[in-house]
Amino acid sequence: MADAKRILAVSSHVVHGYVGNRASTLPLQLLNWDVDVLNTVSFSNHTGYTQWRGDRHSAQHIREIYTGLKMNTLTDYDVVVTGYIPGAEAVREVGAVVQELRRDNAELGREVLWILDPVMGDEEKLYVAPDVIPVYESLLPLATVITPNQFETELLSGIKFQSASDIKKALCILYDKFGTPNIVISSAVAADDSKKEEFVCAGQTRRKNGSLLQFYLRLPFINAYFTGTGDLFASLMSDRFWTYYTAAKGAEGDVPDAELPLVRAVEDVSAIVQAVLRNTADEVQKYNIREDKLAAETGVPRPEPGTKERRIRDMKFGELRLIQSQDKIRVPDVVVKARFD
Ligand code: PLP
Ligand code: PXL
Repeated sequence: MADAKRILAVSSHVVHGYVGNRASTLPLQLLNWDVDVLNTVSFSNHTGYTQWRGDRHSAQHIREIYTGLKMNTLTDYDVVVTGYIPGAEAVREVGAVVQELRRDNAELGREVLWILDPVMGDEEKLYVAPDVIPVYESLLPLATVITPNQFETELLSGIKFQSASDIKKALCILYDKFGTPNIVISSAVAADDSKKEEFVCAGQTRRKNGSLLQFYLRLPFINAYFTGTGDLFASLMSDRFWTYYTAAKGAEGDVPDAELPLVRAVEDVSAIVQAVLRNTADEVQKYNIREDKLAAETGVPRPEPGTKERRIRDMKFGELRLIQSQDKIRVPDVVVKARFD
């Protein structure tokens, strides 16, 4: 087997469940990456449970860990992927670390790709400190690929998604403001979209000649809310984008639009994420049937939706089924292809 590729994953650690680095590590390992895991927080569980214990790591802690890696010349990465970093100081430090390790590698003729997931919130809610926003704005121009979700795109572009054309407009604005060559909006629903059974994953990439290409995929909507989906998406993008980018780098001449690294990567990644979510949703459905049956048998009703007790159980049984989706992670079944109209 070929030597493993090396990636530095900077995101959260949770003891229970699969978000942040806990959602990234196994998929990347299954895809033959040596994953170096730099944790930005160490929590008992993700914050969607509404109660958790643990610590955020300081900017100084992040710098210390990086210094240790550097002392031992362990920073020869192919890719860095950054995600959940809840404080402005820490985001700034991660930015400085990535720039430093890129400089060090460039001196040795090595390019380090940066997949930056500007994790700030979801579903209309900011879950990091507001002063994180301007720090991300200063870092987005440096990234190879950024993967904001709808909420983050609206926040960064100032555009609220009313119609499908707003998604395209937002991609243009993000490029005008930040100049990032590859942008992926991991999921978006336009307010006027009557077909609620579908959502859009949209991207924009810069061709070799400098012109921009926009594309999108229409994917079946899985009616459930899962945490960690964005983290899984960004880590899989790291694998797929690096793979297609590296293959295309040596190629001469123009690459056909449908074969551009970002387009191919988004097709593969969407297929994998969809498979994981389908497996998870199936298990959640079984859990609901089980709980309803138990309630009927015992006469003890289930806690009402919206109560803390119910939420905690729903979160527990809604954790991503990564281990159960290994085959689909290794070999995606791509059925939805990108469209360019
Ligand atoms: N990508 C795919 C293919 C999805 O199916 C979903 C959610 O349904 C997402 C991404 C969600 O991404 P995010 O959590 O960044 O909004
Ligand atoms: O998926 C984002 C995320 C990552 N890490 C932690 C979280 C969340 C979202 O709630 O709580 C610890």
